[in-house]
Amino acid sequence: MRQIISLLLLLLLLCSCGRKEPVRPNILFIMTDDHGYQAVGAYGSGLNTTPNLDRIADQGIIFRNSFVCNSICAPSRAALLTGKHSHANGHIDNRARFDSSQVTFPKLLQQAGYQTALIGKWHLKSEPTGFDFWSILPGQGSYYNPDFIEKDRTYRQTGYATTIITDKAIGWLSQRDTARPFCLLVHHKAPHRNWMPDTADLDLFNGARFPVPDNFFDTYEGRTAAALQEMSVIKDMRLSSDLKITGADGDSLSQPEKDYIWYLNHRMTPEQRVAWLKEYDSISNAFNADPPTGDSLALFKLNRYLTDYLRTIESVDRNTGRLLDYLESSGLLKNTLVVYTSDQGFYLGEHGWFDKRFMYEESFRTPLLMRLPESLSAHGDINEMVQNIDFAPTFLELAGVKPPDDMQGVSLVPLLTGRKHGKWRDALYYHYYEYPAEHAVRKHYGVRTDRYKLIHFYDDIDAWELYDLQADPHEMHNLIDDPGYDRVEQHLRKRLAALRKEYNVPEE
Ligand code: SGN
Ligand code: CA
Repeated sequence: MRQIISLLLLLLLLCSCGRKEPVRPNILFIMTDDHGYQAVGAYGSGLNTTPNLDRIADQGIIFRNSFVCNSICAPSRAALLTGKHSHANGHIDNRARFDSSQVTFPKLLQQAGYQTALIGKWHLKSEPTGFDFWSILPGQGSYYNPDFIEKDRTYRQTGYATTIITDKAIGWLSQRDTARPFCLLVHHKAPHRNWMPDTADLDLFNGARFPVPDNFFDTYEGRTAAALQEMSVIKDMRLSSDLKITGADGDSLSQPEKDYIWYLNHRMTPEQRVAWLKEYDSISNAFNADPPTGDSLALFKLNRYLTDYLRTIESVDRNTGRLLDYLESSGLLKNTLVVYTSDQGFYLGEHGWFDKRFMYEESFRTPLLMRLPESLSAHGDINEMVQNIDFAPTFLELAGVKPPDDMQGVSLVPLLTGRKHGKWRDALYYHYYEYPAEHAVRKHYGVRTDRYKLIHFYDDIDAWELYDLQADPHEMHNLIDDPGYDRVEQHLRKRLAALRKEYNVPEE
């Protein structure tokens, strides 16, 4: 009898050894800061080329309708980690401190046996949790010779932020435990304001004249909050620190950390400073010899802004190529989900603006490209509306972990399989809270369907806006008082109320 039992036990053991464990994919999540889809080749950019980002889309998928839930840095990052809207994760604006005792997807992946790491911008004030390794920039970080904070040390590293962050990512990948899957978050500083390019890219776009958006000289008729903002290229963009024109309006010396000249003199190495001044002295000299005024000044500023913005993206593209090459040469590409996205979109002169915050398309949208592991077969365009709260449940499902019931995002896995899926969400909820603050964008919330958008600006104003995105994709005509759209408005108000109820949004 004992012999029979031993034999049965042995058989059981052999069977379980032979059973194939589902292979859990690695996750490489690359997120930039303020990269508008208008400056990604795969989205049809008329401004620049991004061959390495496009590689992700060409070999994988491109989300045509990807959005954030609150278009500002730290809240976006909190939504990414928790899978929840801002009111639910508590991180409503950049001033908040992230409650790191919350459940986040890196913590759950870590518990499920993943190796987790975070490298680059963090911006959540509290110490990262849920990562085996983290190396973060303090606050906004520095483009040149950035400081890094790690668990046991803080140090400064000579070089350019985008390249250093990529070096660190490749370094971490090379020393990881190859027996376990990984989840690596690579969070770049670029292309955030004040758009400081790598010295290697200073000769790019020289003399280029970029196309001017049709609504660059927008007068904001019928749009109260849009008229009240302080993010205008013409009015609010600084000639000195933003556009690197010295000897024109000069930065305030009362804020030495922010002072551009101070930065050049104290942060850069002599070699970096020489390369920098070679480029920007000649631009400054030409400007000061014959300063443009009026519309010419406005267009000069737009052109100067885009030149540096796009130069910083060149480095992001090149370094993303390095990461893809590393995955390929180390045989990791076939079982790794590669994600490229930004913490939100950005205005590249549309409505006359830079910055983000508004629920209008350019900043509500964010680029989203994915290269899929072999187990998922979707390819090409994905048109469903997705939002940054969807990352957490997606990554968890791919890792075989059930997302907690209170996560508000939905897993994108059904869209990634390439098979037919059930009904998808028909509307998105958005809410921006940071006011009064820099750029003076009023608090607002709203709903977007595939065709329409309803926004309520509140606090020190009370203004509703309604757009028909099919007829007016650039959101120039507020239809809230147009009787022809009464039924649409009623439907959207109901949909908005239902979403606010579904997500448990407290009354303002
Ligand atoms: C800085 C920038 C702002 C920007 C915020 C938030 N000003 O304060 O233009 O909106 O960051 O950006 S600067 O003079 O310091 O460049 S976020 O991406 O972190 O939300
Ligand atoms: Ca940002």
